[in-house]
Amino acid sequence: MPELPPCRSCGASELHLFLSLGDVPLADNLLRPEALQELEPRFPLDVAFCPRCCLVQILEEVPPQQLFVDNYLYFSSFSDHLLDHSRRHAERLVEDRGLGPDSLVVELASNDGYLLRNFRNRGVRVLGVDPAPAQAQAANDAGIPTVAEFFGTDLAKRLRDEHGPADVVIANNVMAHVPELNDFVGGIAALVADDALVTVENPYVRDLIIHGEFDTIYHEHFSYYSCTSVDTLVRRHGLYLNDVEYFPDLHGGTLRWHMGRTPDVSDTVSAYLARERETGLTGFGYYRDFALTVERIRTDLLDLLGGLRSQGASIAAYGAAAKGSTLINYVGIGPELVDFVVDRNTYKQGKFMPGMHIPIVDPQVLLDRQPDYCLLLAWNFTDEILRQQEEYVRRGGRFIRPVPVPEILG
Ligand code: JHZ
Repeated sequence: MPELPPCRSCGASELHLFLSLGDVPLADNLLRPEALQELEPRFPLDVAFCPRCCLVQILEEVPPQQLFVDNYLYFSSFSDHLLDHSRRHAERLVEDRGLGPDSLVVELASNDGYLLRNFRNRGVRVLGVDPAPAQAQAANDAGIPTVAEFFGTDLAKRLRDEHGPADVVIANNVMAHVPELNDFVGGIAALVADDALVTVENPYVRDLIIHGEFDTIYHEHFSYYSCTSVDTLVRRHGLYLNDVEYFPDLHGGTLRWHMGRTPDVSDTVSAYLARERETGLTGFGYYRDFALTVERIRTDLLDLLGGLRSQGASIAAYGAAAKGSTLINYVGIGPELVDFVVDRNTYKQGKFMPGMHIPIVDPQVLLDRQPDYCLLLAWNFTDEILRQQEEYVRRGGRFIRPVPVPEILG
């Protein structure tokens, strides 16, 4: 067994490996038709736990340039649920903190401006940071000033010099995406005003484990967080985890951490930290058997899909999500089981799923071809997709949810 790397948060050399998903292609490397004959790069996907600071992390470090600049077609604005969630967050911050034209809100991984536009519409000064070129361009075109660079301590200092300290920093679904975690959090600390609020959202590792959400593991996600690991991480940089909110319906269970330069730790935070200790989440035992859960999902899903197929049923899938790529590549779901994947994201349509080469098409095709079953690769948006696809269901189509236990819905 080769030696494992040090923990990307605390640097301890004691990582415990608990899951290997094999050599898989990059989850967002959707293929153009002309690339189907080429050899796709594959990378090991191994997950480990740090007993010192409790951070769950993958071992492989694919260069961020390859992940988020060369191959990144994720546009936040294609989910109504996410847009609603973001708008509510922005409006609450404007009210609670009395934000106005003299305030500065900075969002890290601001994507196409899906969140910042809410602040801008209320007259608040905003600045986005996102290295993904097409998304940053879309934001700039929409009037959201966006710096198309990776965020870290150097950029933070430059932004502070140019724009002044930030009153609010928002970092949603990005702290998982950075290999140089300390440089990133150190950058946040360098950017903020003394009384600033920092809010960070990320899926909760507890939910990943207890709901079998193994497909949310892919190379873009270097880390998987608990309150314990976040608390340790941010304190190292002079920030305090002061409050926490839970959104069970967002990305399979998301936490929003509130941080600041001054300690003002709420009872909610203390309760989360205590519960993580009591339930064992801070120890390796919590993760040890997860590989068995994942293998069971694979077997059950293959049995389900194979059984339906052998009875002559046709099957499609919904959502060319990154998690969908992990799922089909690990489970082994190719075009012999699933005919096509539908996705609203027009940048993804016309391309093919990594590794398994299933074509991605417009959701209208679901009604045009009316497959008997539709596997929800974007199961995190089950309610939204079911509402939107009432006609498919009315005509007899049925959805299949892969996790936590593969099941036919309805
Ligand atoms: P979705 C994303 O992961 C990206 P992914 C990222 N890596 C991250 O960290 C996590 O979220 C948290 C489409 N869709 O969001 C849009 C429809 O077609 O689950 C997307 O392509 N119709 C930053 O890629 C896909 O499904 C719809 O009605 O795993 C969903 O991808 C809706 C709601 C979505 O994430």
